[in-house]
Amino acid sequence: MSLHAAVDFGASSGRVMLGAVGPGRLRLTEAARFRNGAVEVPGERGAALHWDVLGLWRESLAGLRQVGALARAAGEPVASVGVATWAVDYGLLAADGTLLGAPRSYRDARTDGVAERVHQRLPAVELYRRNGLQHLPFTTLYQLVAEQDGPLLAAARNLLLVPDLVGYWLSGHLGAEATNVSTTGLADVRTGRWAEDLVALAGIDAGLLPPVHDPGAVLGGLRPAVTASTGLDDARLVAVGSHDTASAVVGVPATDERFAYVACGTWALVGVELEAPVLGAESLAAGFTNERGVDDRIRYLHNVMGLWVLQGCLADWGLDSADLTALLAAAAELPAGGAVVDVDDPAFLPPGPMVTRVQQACEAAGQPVPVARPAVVRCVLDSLATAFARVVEDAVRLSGRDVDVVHVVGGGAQNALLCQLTADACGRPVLAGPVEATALGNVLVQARAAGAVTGALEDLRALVAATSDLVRYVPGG
Ligand code: LFR
Repeated sequence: MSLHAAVDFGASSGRVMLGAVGPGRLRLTEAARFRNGAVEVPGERGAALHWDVLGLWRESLAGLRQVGALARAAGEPVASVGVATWAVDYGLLAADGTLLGAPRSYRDARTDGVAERVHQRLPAVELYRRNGLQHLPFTTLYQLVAEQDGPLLAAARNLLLVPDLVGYWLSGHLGAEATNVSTTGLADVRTGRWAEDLVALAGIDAGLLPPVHDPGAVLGGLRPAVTASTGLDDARLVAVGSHDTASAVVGVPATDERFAYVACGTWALVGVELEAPVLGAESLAAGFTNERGVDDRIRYLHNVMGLWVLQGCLADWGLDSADLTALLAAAAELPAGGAVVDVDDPAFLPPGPMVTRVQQACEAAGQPVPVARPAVVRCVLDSLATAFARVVEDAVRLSGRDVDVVHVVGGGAQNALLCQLTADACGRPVLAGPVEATALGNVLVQARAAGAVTGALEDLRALVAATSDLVRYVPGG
């Protein structure tokens, strides 16, 4: 068995896991779990949304300390640490490594209207052919154009994506991991490396961008201060699919290539895995991205708004996820065929009054307006399932990849009603689980780098399938 630590930040929660991996064996033990969320800070130009990366760093260290304690109890050293987080956001470092301000959240309003300005300089279809990305207003390229209105770029010497920033604090290594680089809009979709013309389009100095490395690269030992505080004496930092979705797709327990996935957390990333990108105008119009996966696979997917909408409704009601069970049971009793809204509407993107937005969207679409809480929840879940089904159909049509099964991984796999509605809407069976696909994908790529497991993604996935409890939902079941 070899032991590996996975640091995994999602937009609404973070965790540190200890993974034990060997031939035919894969087990995760949770060392720490903590809340996350963007912090709104008032300012002269209106409110700004930042990530509390210092708090996340503190929680990571505490989690790694716990990993160290668990490993000592097991009598085995921790071989490596890997970090994955949400994509696109970054920190800027001064020449001496000082972090210049708390990174902005991708939900910050500073990118409003920026993409449209950029597309006047390079039409959207041409940009798509270069970077392969669906239109998301918060892609790093657009954030960097907005960044030029602020003071930080002038002092910056390095730009680090969030997982690479955590990696830098852990090890001192300055680099950019390829799966996450592919989400910035600054990379060539064919090579996965920084593209000079796209960097120029963002208006930044190419020298800010560190060298790109692939998942599996061994980045070096931990800083002495980190070793001292965590007790991870022998661990090295190993690059994983640092974009959480890339790691989650590694952790999909597929048994052949005829599968679609719904990596369902704050976002729901819905798509298929391909060998080559799809870059036509039709694919752009359907909102498909070609993000880079581990082993240079293409994650051909679309961002569906995800559990963010449900979380927002719960927050409006002063409830949290512990209150969800009863609401879901009541929502499941409601008849099918109720209100469905377009959860892709950008109105749902920023933080704000989510119940009102759902109700307004129903009204605007001429649908019955849900008032009682279970009806609102049912509307959100029906809308998500409808969107998942549409995206799966589009992915099949545009990529030519046939799909026999839809894998739901991540937190959404725990939501039985959502999984059943997804199976119904897709007309295909849903296999739900594992919930911790991202952490599993993270530790598996580390374990492969250490030689504890071997093979292609298919072999790693077979190990996930053999060691996870999965729940099957059939259409109409
Ligand atoms: C999911 C995710 C998505 C990305 C969004 C913003 O956590 O990483 O893949 O589009 O967050 O970074």
